[in-house]
Amino acid sequence: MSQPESHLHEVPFASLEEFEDAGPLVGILIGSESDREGIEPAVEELNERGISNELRVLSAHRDPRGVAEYASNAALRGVRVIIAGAGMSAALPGAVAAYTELPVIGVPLTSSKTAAGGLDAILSIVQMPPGVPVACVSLNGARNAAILAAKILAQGGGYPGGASGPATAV
Ligand code: RP5
Repeated sequence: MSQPESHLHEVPFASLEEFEDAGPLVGILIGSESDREGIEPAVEELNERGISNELRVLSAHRDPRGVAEYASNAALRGVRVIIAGAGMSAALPGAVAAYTELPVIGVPLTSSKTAAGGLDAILSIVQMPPGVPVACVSLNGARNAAILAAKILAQGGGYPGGASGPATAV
């Protein structure tokens, strides 16, 4: 008798067993290559603090499935905070937050196509519906996003090499 065909391949996102390499503590996403310069201060700040991080270019509008996959798997990989920077109709931080329980920090970025000097991105990130929060730093506030991520990591566990070090039980 033939076995029923497996439908495991239809699972949309990866399973825990597929993650052989631990992810970094902070995942950084930007919506476009054109956002790279704007998010660079976050990478620099995290590197200076010795906080592991990765930078991925994933657009909420151009690659929504990629965003969903990254956000869905991030916690399983060990990521503990996600920073998401985008400009214009900056849906990326909110889209990420829709797929993860991890804290998401949005960074509104100016772009050459921005409206109202970046207010478009600010409102897109700030005006999340109830139940799906996204923290929002200032316009082009990538460094602040990294500092906030470090503060979050310092709660209840610290981070390797960080000032507070690993948490100890009391
Ligand atoms: C947003 O659209 C991106 O985050 C970027 O800030 C803006 C423009 O993207 P490109 O047209 O430069 O790729 O989604």
